Amino acid sequence: MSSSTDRRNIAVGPRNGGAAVKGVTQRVHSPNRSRNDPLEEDVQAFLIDENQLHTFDDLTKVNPVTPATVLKCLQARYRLKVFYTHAGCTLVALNPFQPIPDLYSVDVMKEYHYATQPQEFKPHIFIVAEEAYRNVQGQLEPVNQSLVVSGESGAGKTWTSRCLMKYYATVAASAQAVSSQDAAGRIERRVLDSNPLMEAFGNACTLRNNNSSRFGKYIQLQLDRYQLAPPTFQTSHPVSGFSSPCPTQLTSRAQLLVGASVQTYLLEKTRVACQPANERNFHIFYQMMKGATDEQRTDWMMPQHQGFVWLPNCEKQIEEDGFLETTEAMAHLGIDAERQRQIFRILAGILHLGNVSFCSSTSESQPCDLDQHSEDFLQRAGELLGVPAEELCRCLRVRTLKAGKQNVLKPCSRAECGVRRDCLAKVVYGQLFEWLVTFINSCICAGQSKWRNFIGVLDVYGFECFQINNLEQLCINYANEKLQQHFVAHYLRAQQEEYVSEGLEWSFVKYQDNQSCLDLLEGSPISVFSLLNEESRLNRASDSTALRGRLEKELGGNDNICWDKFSKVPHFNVAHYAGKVSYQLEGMVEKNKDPVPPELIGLLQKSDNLLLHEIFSDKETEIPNSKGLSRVTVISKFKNSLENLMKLLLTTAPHYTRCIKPNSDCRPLTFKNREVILQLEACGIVETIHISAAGFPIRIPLKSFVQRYGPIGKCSASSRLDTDPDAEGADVLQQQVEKLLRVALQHNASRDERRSLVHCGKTKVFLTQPMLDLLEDRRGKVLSRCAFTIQCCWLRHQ
Ligand code: AOV
Ligand code: MG
Repeated sequence: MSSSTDRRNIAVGPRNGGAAVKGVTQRVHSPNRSRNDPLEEDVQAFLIDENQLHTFDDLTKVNPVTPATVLKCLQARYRLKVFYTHAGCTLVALNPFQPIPDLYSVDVMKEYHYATQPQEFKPHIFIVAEEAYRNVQGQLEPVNQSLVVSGESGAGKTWTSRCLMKYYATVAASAQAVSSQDAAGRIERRVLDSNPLMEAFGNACTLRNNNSSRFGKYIQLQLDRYQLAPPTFQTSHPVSGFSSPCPTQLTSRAQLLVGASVQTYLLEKTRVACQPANERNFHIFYQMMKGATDEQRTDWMMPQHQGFVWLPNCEKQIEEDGFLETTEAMAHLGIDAERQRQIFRILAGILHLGNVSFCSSTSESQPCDLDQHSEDFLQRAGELLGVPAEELCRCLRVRTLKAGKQNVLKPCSRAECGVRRDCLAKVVYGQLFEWLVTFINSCICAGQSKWRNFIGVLDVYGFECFQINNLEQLCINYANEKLQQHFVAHYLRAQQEEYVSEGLEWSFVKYQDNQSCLDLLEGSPISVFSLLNEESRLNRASDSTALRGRLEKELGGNDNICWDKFSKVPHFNVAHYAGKVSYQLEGMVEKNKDPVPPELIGLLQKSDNLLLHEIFSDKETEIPNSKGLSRVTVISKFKNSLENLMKLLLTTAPHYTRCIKPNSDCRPLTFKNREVILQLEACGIVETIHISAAGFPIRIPLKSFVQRYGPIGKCSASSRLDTDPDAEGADVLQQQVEKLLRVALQHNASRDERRSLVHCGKTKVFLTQPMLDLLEDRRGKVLSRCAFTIQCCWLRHQ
């Protein structure tokens, strides 16, 4: 893959003389180093004691920074059960694959939340959470925050997102909740309850993760400033467990969680009717089978040992104890018993439908017969879905075509009948999932006027590469490419470009840019997506061999795509930033079309299951004519929704967490060097460390800087700042900043020391965290001295 990726602007950028920068050496990019096998690098060349490796809380302090040193450091920490490590602007989270007692307890949350400087504590996901929480309150100005959690499938993104949500549900618990003993109705409880519910319907056991998210989600936690005096209470908080008022509730700047909204991305609904070998259907079906009462089983027409074709690998016993949790979450969110019954009858109907199969027809003019034993299942499916079984049977076996203004009926082949059955299951499940998300939003979302800022938590499906990959993996991996590009553009590229445009001396750190892969997938005018969409909009059966030929002809020049010469299976290989994936073309176009026969929609609209009726009542039932194929494809919809997500992310301040899967077998506390290094290289961790180590993560506009730290200057007779920053031009502001910095550093910092801490650019001041801490400290002291003086004057006048 590296041969095909864009390597830019060579040369490492240490030039500010800071302690962290000294570790940045040319060695990481040295031609002598084997890029293909960084493990073979001579780790003996460390300038640090190997026994001390585990002590590096921040990888920017490792010297030298190379893939091998970073790897050794993470490994040493993992051995000691230290799972979090900073890598400059990013937090690296290693998956322990076993619960770690007390790592995420309310007491630990409190420690990080109460801390004056949480950054000085041991690295933890709560540092990231707290940093975003403090930033949203805005030391300078409030700004929405995004917590972007990435990593391959099974690396720990969903786990991390849950931890983040629990953190905010605890530290930003609303005052209203504090005064009530009834936890169930509280907003933070409802926000947390949305997790098990969505996971029950949207997660499944795959070959890479027993609880794999089969949809992406961005949850916006809506915050508002605390307005009223906090109530006093003695008992412990019903959700957070705090036994005294939450610290944030005592400060005027506290932000409280007042609501949330969830945006979901492309559920892999094909799984409902077709589970890849050794994988399972969505958790909810197994939960139902294991957790149902006898009464429910009777209602769902499911005898105890009934087997279902669409429920493979029942013996695996994974994530299926959650039925009670799921139904409780439903109840807390306001899904009453009758609605729950409608939902479960729909799901049971889908399972029965899966046991319906067809025989080949004796003649083309005759519809296929039902297979032996299928009659009963069809009857039950019809009853559970609330539609007449005969009509269901007809819709599955006979197609309606439009010939001019006339509708013509045409019997389906056996294969077509199977496709229609699967299609029915997919559309019902997919729409049920959408209804559920809309319902969740309706009960957790605060009105527009009730919140001012948000912290967004992004958890999408991780990068996947199976033996057989199709449209699902193409979309999942495309989403991961988009996220990686956000990181590249926002951090690796933009940070460095800004240094240059602001007039700072800077030599570019080269990095791996995945833009060329994105161009291949989604670029214009011709890309993999445009060709697949074009094919999907033609009213003909797709020919995957011909499509392969077209891809090769149109895109063969792109370094990120190739083909296995001797393979007879129509396919294409893509060099993703995280590795090469081979996609099979067979069935891809059909999946992209995702057609739903209108007769099936019409049937569901007549359902006497009230929920099903409601879900489908406004759906299109018009039979399209031969030219009327929809222009909307799975890819075009997904691409659109991701573009909107990227636009939203750009309006927020991002915080990155990289989850790393230490071994692909999901074995507890097992660290496999080669697997880890590939993930570290793919996400550009070494480049990130270099840029972070040599960079200035905090940027403050000149005017804001003078406004905030002006008091420091005013306390000093020698450096009085008498001008109004609002009225000043950039030159004057720069002079004021220089003066302020001299006072703050008390004139005794050497030039090199100062350059390692702070730079005054053309429009912004660039700072390191220690410099910001120092300024805040000086400002705090000056202000308290002023307050004391005012108080004395006031007392004297009494
Ligand atoms: P993912 O979200 O990144 O994969 P998960 O968050 O589902 O991965 O994590 C996979 C499994 O790893 C979880 O079910 C836990 O058993 C375990 N795990 C992860 N993080 C921790 C932790 N911090 N402590 C203990 N166990 C952990 V995917 O959804 O497949 O991309 O599509
Ligand atoms: Mg997940």
